[in-house]
Amino acid sequence: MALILNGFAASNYYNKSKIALLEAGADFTEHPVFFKDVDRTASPLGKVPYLTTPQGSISESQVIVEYVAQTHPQAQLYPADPLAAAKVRELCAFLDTHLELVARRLYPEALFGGKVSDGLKEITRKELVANITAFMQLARFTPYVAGDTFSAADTSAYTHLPLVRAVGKRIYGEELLGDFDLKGYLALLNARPAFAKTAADAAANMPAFLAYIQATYPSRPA
Ligand SMILES: N[C@@H](CCC(=O)N[C@@H](CS)C(=O)NCC(=O)O)C(=O)O
Repeated sequence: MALILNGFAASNYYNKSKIALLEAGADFTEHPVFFKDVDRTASPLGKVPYLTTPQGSISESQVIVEYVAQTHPQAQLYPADPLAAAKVRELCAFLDTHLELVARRLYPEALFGGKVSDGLKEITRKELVANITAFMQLARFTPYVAGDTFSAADTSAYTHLPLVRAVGKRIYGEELLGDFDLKGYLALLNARPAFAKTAADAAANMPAFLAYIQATYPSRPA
């Protein structure tokens, strides 16, 4: 049985795992599910993505990436050197935990037409500014986020940085990523078929996702 990636193509976390699977040349199919249809025995918090394997299911995008890396070593999603591999994981952790998860608090207003409080905006801006500064201290972008070689950290950076930037522009009217050339970085990765396919699938899925959000949470967008 092939692997099954569950979730939806407009999700940044889903896409992070999907890019890793595509980069690895993994044998997998996609099972489209929005939140209400998530199998909570596989993803107890009701989040996507989750991966169905012949031996059992796993949730959490980073865990899926690690599974793909371990089962497809030829994909070289992590460097062989232990410290270099740990530096890639450090970047993934910063991107997921200190950038995306913080920016996410503001998605209801930045992306879904809802409202968040001024207090939350103020606290979040301080955290984002500090966390982006810290991340930029670790990131290389020469030209990949971890250095001269493509790695798992690029799957996180590619999927999360545009959202962090969008939050900055839409909530604060600010370029929170400073003079970082996000456009150039995305173009570099879009030259890879795994990224180009994922981006095209995301764009195609976005109208259905927004319609789902409107229908499911009319008064409180997710
Ligand atoms: N830490 C999780 C985050 C996944 C996540 O937040 N996914 C969003 C979609 S982009 C979701 O399922 N949200 C629904 C919810 O939180 O209930 C991961 O890395 O997989």
